[in-house]
Amino acid sequence: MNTRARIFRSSKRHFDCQREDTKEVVPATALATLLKEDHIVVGDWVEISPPPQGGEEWKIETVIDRKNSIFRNLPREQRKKVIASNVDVMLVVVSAGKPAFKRGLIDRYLARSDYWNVPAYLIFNKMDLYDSSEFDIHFEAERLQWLNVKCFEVSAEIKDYAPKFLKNGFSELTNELRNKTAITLGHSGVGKSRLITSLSNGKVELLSGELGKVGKGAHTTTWAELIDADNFTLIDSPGIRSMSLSDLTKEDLLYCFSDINEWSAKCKFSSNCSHDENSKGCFFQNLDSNKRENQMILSRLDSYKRILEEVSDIPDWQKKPL
Ligand SMILES: Nc1nc2c(ncn2[C@@H]2O[C@H](COP(=O)(O)OP(=O)(O)OP(=O)(O)O)[C@@H](O)[C@H]2O)c(=O)[nH]1
Ligand SMILES: [Mg+2]
Ligand SMILES: [Zn+2]
Repeated sequence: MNTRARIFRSSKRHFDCQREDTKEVVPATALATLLKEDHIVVGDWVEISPPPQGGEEWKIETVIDRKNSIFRNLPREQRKKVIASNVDVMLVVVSAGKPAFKRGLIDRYLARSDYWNVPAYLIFNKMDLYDSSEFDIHFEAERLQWLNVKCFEVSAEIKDYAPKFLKNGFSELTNELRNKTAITLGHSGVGKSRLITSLSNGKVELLSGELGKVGKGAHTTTWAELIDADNFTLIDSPGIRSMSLSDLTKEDLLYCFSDINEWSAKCKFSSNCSHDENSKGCFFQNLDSNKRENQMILSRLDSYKRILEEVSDIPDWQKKPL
């Protein structure tokens, strides 16, 4: 009799899965045909058959079709690596301390959020270290809310930290996550793993089995891992320095920057305006940058242009979806 289970951890050949019926985490191997790269990832739902007499390892028989795939684009290798699947929400974590806040990286994750069709929440973490001379949280949060992104102000280190600047803090985040599978994404060191420990009430330690022990640095997460926090499911992922979007076509990029797409229509030569200083009749060039809303629009244009440059490095015809 096969049982449904979800992949919690995966290495090349060995997997930890949680049975749907008993919630027990069991070790498993997989049929050889399923061991190819990206065939089984954290978050996948699978069907497993029980271990043979005297054995311990279950066997993964089938992988159930994914609702979505969270992947990393590896431009040098010209491929995409799937890191997790079946995700309901992306938690984009940024730090108010070190590493320094980067708006450009947020816009990259928001582009991915649209591309994957997975909503993003923005988590301002390490708010116990916030210094208003580094960045203006009011402006950033307003800008994000204007892009329809929910923002949360937390400290993963100080559990009872109460939000000072934003409406939503840790308890609102916990409520919002109910019955969802969420993946943490963001620069290395922003506190993704620490946040997961807080959100799971320390449960993360209970689950760190053999596979969890292998690591490079002291805390650095080296691969995705799924954590069952009773009310919701969390996936921790390794931090990255920069996030490549070079797999997107120009059309994909405009889809992911639908705001830019709409404003562009206001340029005199809308379809081929490059929105730079020399473009007469350009909507963006005529904006009064002293106005707060215009600053938001121009900051989006800035992100868009940077990514467009990256996207233009590879001709669109060479790009294919996952
Ligand atoms: N002061 C303060 N320190 C924090 C907070 N959250 C995390 N840290 C510290 O920041 C460091 C990095 O935290 P991690 O959770 O390992 O960061 P990460 O994002 O998982 O990093 P990678 O796994 O490398 O991607 C640790 O020393 C944490 O204790 C916070 O809210 N406030
Ligand atoms: Mg980590
Ligand atoms: Zn223009």
